[in-house]
Amino acid sequence: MSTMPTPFASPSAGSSAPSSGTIGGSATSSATGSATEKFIASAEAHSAHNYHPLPIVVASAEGAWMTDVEGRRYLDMLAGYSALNFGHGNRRLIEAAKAQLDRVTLTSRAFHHDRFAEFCTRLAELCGKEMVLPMNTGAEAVETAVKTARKWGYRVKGVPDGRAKIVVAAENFHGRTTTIVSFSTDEEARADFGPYTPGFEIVPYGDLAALRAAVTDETVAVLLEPIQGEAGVLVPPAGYLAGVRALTRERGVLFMADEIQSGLGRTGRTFACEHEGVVPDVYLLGKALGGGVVPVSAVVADADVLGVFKPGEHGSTFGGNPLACAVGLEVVDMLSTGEFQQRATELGDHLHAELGLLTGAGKVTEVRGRGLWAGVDIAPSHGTGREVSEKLMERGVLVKDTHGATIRIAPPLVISKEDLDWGLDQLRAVLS
Ligand code: IF1
Repeated sequence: MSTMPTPFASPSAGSSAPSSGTIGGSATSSATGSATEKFIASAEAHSAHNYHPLPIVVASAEGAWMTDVEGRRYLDMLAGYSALNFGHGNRRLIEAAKAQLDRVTLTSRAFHHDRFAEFCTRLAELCGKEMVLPMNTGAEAVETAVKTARKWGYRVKGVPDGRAKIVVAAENFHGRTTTIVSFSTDEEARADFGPYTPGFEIVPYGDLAALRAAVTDETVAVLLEPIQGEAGVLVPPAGYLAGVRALTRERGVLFMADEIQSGLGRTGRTFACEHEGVVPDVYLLGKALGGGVVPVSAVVADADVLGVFKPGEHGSTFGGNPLACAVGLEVVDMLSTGEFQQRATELGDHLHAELGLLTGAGKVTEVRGRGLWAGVDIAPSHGTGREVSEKLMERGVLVKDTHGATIRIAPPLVISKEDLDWGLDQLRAVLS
């Protein structure tokens, strides 16, 4: 029999937490024949094992909550790595998608369609830029940015052909393509995927002197996450982003900010760069730009940068498709009021205040992050990140571990304070 824990006391009234039904699931579901077991066995038999998911099988989701095939409910504090900033089943996004589904979903870029111009105009406006090159996944946006910087380097800056260099930070995460992992410092992400793409210089994150030393006349861009997500939600030293901005302007180098995870409200601002009053030359966007409904990504910059592309020089079957533009437009609209950013600020202040109390108690060695985004380093005495994730799962809370001891907390920005507090109660209980 699967060990179905008894329902835990759900939070006070007014939250969306279930007032009845089971919360949480066993990390070591020993059931034979349970629906969960069957789904997992079949998935493992017929798909590549490039992930090690927690042993739950999600069947539905709404707001900040997901329900598995056993009917057990979980508070989602990962939010698709920030793709679900607006929550599961966000009515505005679902309605926007449904309306477009009955009109036209794909034209290819061989033809115009009636949502494209508005999406590009409104997204550019949100970024304070002039042009958008829409793609689908974050990695495609990063690859597009690499091509943009190289072409700009040759055609505008005058770097000799084939000599362009792009400076990146150690511990970066920008996606999984062979060029992107070529400049990764994570052996797990890059081993066995050579030969690697040349033209990248790696410097320590947060080290302005090292960055200054790495920039040469052949440098066309600096590519950085304003906060490093996969590395464990690493916030750079105060003044670092402003220093990067000044240095890149001084040396005629593009500052390309990968805001795919840090952007679109997660840190309490539309873009994480805003915390230092920094406007990069190029924004890389993805994840929440598609609202967790469809993959939508984009490179956003002024015409003097994105204008380097001529017809036929870059593209994508699905990039900028009508369905993506319809959902992306709704996302831009929702971000234009500032309510989600305000919410992430207020709830984020509360989250970090509560997590900070754990560091003094010897259960957590460090807490990092901004807004509704935290990296929590678990003290070795209290288990690994994976072990804590599994115990939280049993208590009905879903997070993701990274690099051994760290768990990442990034709930949908629509989470209620009561549910956030209930999730924190489960973390305190697991660490007690
Ligand atoms: C996986 C990590 C997070 C990203 C930044 C570009 C991309 C990502 C800052 C590429 C994607 C995802 C990828 C996903 C898990 C997740 C992740 F753990 F891998 F590193 F969030 F931290 N720039 N991050 O965070 O976007 O092509 O995936 O749409 O690969 O397991 P993508």
